[in-house]
Amino acid sequence: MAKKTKKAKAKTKPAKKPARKVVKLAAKKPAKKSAAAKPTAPRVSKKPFGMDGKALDGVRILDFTHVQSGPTCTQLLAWFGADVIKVERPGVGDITRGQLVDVKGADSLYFTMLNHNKRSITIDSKHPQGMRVLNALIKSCDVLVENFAPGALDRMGLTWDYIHKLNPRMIVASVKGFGPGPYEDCKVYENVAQCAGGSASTTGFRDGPPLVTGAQIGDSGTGLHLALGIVSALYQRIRTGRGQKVLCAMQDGVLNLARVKLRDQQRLAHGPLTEYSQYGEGIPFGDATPRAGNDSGGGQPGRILKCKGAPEDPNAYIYFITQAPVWAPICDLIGEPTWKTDPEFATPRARLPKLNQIFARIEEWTMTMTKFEVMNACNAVDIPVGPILSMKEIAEEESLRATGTVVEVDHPVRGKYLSVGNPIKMTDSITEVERSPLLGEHTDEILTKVLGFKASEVAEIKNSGALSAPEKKEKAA
Ligand code: CAO
Repeated sequence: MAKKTKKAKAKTKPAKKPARKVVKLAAKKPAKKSAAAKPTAPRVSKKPFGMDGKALDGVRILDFTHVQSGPTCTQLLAWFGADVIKVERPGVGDITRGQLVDVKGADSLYFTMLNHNKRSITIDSKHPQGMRVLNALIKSCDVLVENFAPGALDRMGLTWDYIHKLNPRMIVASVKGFGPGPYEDCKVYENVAQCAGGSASTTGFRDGPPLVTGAQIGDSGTGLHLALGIVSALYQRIRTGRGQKVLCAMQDGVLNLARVKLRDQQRLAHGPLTEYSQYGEGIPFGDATPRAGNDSGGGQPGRILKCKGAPEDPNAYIYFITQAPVWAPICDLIGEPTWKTDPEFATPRARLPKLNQIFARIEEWTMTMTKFEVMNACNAVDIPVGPILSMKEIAEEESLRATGTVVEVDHPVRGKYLSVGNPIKMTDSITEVERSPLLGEHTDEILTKVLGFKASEVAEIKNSGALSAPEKKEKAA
């Protein structure tokens, strides 16, 4: 694998950079008569943990992704050591480079925060010379990841049959809005997926409209699912030697994350959902899982309660869970010790119809303290609570900086910015967050060092206009 050009790196990194060992994944012979035999185990490394390369060293990704869902996936793979080559349309690139721009002339945070540790090459995939470069990439990569609109990859000529013939080991991984069915041809963005995947109908308050959430469960959630599919396909390929198609539909990804709501849908057939506030309020249930406001998602009743400063401070709130095993300490803390033994309050079942009264009393207590004071008082006696942290508080949180979950990255055009690092921590594959590439920054390097094109061939491809923006193309013609 070709060496990457030096890029700015985030502050949190291991003391010593581990060697970037290049190990192309080779097909291993399956053990005789056993299709499910495990690959031969290598010797146990004697190097210190974190000093023997990265989990996906040697894996090369042809990254045809754009916007959020696909880039989330390939960024994760890059953080685990894969060499991710992002193919972008000449002159334009990933559309998010120019969306929600905060610093004039610089790639947007939308782009920079989703494309760390990647290399960028510009290719017009609809140009014959562009296709020549893509063919070479297909032959030298392990995985092609894309999240174009349905049919777009085929329209480029990159059908599964074409790719599989050129490189039978290639894994072709796609995000689409919907799986096969009536909506398979639809274009889909985050909130469409949240609505179609069942999340919006179950989010918000019963007497209000459906709500979408701020967490990008449609885009980033599906990207995460796809990454797992790709890694599994790579593992299976060690045994089978061949690639396969991996598909994650955003509707499916959202539904997977909302599975507890499909659980509740089925429970409805057997009676009311007793942990929902509307049960205690005597409001009958309909035929579908209702919106539950801030009720706890599980069997432990919980609510968001005001703390000192609310509602003027929009985040002076805490999530308070009345977990049954800590009912006694809750009663002591809030000054209601008789509730420990009073049959009207002593058992979870007795409390269910009185949740409004109970949480109103707890809130009287939480309002006397800041959310952090409540957190300390509750944690001291094992009561699970969650302060509502603003993005400002998260950005300033020292412990998140220390673990590399929030990282400061330097960029040659925009300067320093904050990003979210790899949330998955591994002891033997340490993530170093590198800045996102400029548009086409690595075009020459990839053509020569990865694909082995000679200088004359590079000149021929470049002169054809296949790698440049339309106006340059016209000049070249
Ligand atoms: N060279 C030449 N053409 C290129 C190119 C390149 N390097 N890269 C992309 N294109 C072309 C595609 O071939 C396609 O052309 P055709 O429609 O003529 O075949 C065209 O660019 C547009 O691609 P698109 O339809 O994927 O892009 P869009 O902006 O119209 O739609 C989106 C965006 C996200 C709605 C759509 O891609 C989609 O539904 N993707 C699947 C679901 C998904 O991932 N959604 C999450 C997005 S994040 O919120």
